[in-house]
Amino acid sequence: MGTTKRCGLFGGTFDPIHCGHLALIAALMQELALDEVVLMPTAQPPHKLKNGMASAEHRLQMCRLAVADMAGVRVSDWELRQGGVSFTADTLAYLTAESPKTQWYLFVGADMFLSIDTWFRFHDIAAAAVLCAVPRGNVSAAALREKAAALEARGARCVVAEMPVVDVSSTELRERIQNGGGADGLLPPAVEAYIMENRLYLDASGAPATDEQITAILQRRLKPKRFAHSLAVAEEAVRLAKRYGADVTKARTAGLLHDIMKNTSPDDQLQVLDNFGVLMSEVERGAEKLYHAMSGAAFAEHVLGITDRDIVNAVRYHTTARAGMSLLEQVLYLADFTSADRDYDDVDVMRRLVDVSAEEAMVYALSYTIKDLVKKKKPIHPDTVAAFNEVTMKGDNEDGNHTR
Ligand code: DGI
Ligand code: FE
Ligand code: FE
Repeated sequence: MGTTKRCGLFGGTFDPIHCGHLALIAALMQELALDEVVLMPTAQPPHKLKNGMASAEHRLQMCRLAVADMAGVRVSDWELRQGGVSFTADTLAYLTAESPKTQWYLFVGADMFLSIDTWFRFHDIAAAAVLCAVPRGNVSAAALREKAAALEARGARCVVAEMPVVDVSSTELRERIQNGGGADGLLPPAVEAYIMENRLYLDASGAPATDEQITAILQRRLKPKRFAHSLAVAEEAVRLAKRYGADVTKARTAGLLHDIMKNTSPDDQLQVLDNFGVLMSEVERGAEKLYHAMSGAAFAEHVLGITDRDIVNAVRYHTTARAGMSLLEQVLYLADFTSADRDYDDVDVMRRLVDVSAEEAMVYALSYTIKDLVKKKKPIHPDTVAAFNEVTMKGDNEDGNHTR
């Protein structure tokens, strides 16, 4: 008789699989001297399906990517192929039939372990596998050992793993991604890239983010000063919208959103632009300061589900401006100059001008920006030039003196 193979079975939704799962696998493989671990993504019971969950195919693919270079770990799609939710007893029966000379170790999360004797056909499960309790922060090792003793008294074989608790939550990771945050090293890089490429967990098909949700996201993404600036611009945009007769609600949202990507690294912004298929001109690629308007607009549209074109465009053109700006676009552009937190040299002139008219303020703001860029020997975006030409030519015509 050859020696018996020792195999772990790790089932879960893995939505998504993360570094906590991988650390658990590595620790248990060593602690229990396992030859192999089978990762078994489980089908989702229909009543548990929530918005924004990844499909079985995506979850399976992420598992495969995550363990691609972990020796001795394989992913099985058996449960996903069964149609409907599988019982652990059936899965173990299948695995036992597939490789008879194997001692199976069933990984069971701490909370589940406490009620495992209520699982369907518990006696079959206990006969087929050693039950391996995986500790978690909220359940004490003592409680697990007490439960293990009770189960053993009924003929089950149990191990309470000694591995350190790795508390990473898939739910929290999904929320972070939904909010446009990074995974902070909690996802294997290949899995993170897969999530981005496939736009998982973004759920932009749902209702657009509310101002309250946007504010919460801003607070997480922005440094305190930039967050305060965003609130101040929203307030100023509301004031100007009332004055000029633009949509006040849209002005507030646009003001909140406009700098949402301002504290995101240029590389991450390029990643966002790439993910959402935004093409960039040479001037745009060369000026990192311009990224945040483009990536912010893409983020607002695709991640936050902002469907209003005028709001998205206001964010998109808030830095460069452009010819043919809508009233809302002008409101945001100007509010960014005159918000309460601004204190550049001619801020008083600008504040006076926005109260005179949007046109006069646009002429001044664009001149100021262009002069500033020339002084700093920085390239001027063609949209800025076009905006400047438009507002100054209008002035020429109205003036009468310069018309030929
Ligand atoms: O994001 P904020 O600081 O609130 O303001 P903003 O979005 O207007 O960004 C201002 C920066 O962008 C400032 O450093 C100048 C730069 N900028 C504005 N227009 C252009 C520009 N940079 C280049 N290269 N070309 C432009 O046309
Ligand atoms: Fe900005
Ligand atoms: Fe700004």
